[in-house]
Amino acid sequence: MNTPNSNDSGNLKTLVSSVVNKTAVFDIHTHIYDANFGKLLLWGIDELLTYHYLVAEVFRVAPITYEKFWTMSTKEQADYIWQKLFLERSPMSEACRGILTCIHALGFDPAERNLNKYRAFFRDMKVSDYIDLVFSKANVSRVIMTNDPFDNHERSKWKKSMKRDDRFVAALRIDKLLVDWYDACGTLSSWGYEVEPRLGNWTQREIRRFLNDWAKTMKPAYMAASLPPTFTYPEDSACGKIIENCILPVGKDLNLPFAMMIGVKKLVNPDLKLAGDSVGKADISVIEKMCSTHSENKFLVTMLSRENQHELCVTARKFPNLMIFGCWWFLNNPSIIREMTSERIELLGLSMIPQHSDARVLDQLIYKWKHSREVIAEVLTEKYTDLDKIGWNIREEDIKRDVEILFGKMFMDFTV
Ligand code: RAT
Ligand code: ZN
Repeated sequence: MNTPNSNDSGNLKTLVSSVVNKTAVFDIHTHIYDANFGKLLLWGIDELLTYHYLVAEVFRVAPITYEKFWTMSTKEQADYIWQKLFLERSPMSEACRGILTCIHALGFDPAERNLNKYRAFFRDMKVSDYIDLVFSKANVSRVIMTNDPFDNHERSKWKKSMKRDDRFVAALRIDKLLVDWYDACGTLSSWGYEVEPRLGNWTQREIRRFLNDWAKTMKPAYMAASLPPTFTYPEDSACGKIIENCILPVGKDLNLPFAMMIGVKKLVNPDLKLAGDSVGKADISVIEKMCSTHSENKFLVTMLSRENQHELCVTARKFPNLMIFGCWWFLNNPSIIREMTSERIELLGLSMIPQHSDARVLDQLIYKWKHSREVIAEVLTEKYTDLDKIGWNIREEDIKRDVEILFGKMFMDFTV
């Protein structure tokens, strides 16, 4: 057994990094799909380069109209982003750096700066082989997808009996029900559910039937929605009624956590399309109320505003039915991951889920996990060093056990 001692901080650092790198992760929120979903699974260099994080960045430096950019093909957009963000200036942002991490991990020399060479590699690749390669490079064992029954393409896939890849677990995404009930009502009715906009008892029963039907079809790990900073609960609104009388009862019956991703201001700049969303600070008392009035429900929560993070940790100390997860979206940067992971460990120990990738492109699993692992290992080393200084004997098996808790066991234990 390798037991580092207090005189050997270098050893401890190396050991922690090695355990963090070798422990496979269960990634609990992504937007990637099992290959059986066909075109929904995005992968390859052009998809990487046109990731919405980079689209937002290119408009800051490029003399191009939105209209012109959006009429370009994906390949043309990728060329443009490569030119502006990688060749005309150093690719320092986290999203740019991520592409270089992927290129490097796939065995290319980033110094060559040769986009066509990378493209040729992907042209010859079979998607099933590439999934295996990425999962192995990223050391990810399973991922949770984002599955929207209101998306016609996705819906048609679920309606057929398709083969499934067990590494891709479903999550039932219900944003449409909560943020656009009147439209969702028309759609549910066209699918044979007896619903009316007024949301009477019968309609609520039918929404529960809809949720149960999809839970049966998808076997999701949780139900999820991304919500605005103004989200409130309880509330006399369509959203409030659906949460209270449909989502929470079904969640309790089926033991399905309700995952809330709170703090998105949708389309503050609609011209940017998917890249046009922003952030706002939300009201933590909403989570307190939900957790305290529904102690038999489980809540997975991540918040987008940095300003919400400390109070979210404190709230998790008060409610065991609240599990906080991930450094979401604008928070998924090394400086903020470092701060949030330290804060969470100091307030909650290992009873939290430090990260999810939110990968939209398969290859992103590689960089998002590589970058996060580096920071998580640094924070853990610091915390073990503090324990070591007081004489707590840090054993390799303890480190392995702890990292397994953080990278999957916490989620599994919370959801059983
Ligand atoms: O992180 C993202 O890519 C966002 O665009 C959203 O997908 C967000 O994570 C969400 O799940 O709504
Ligand atoms: Zn997401």
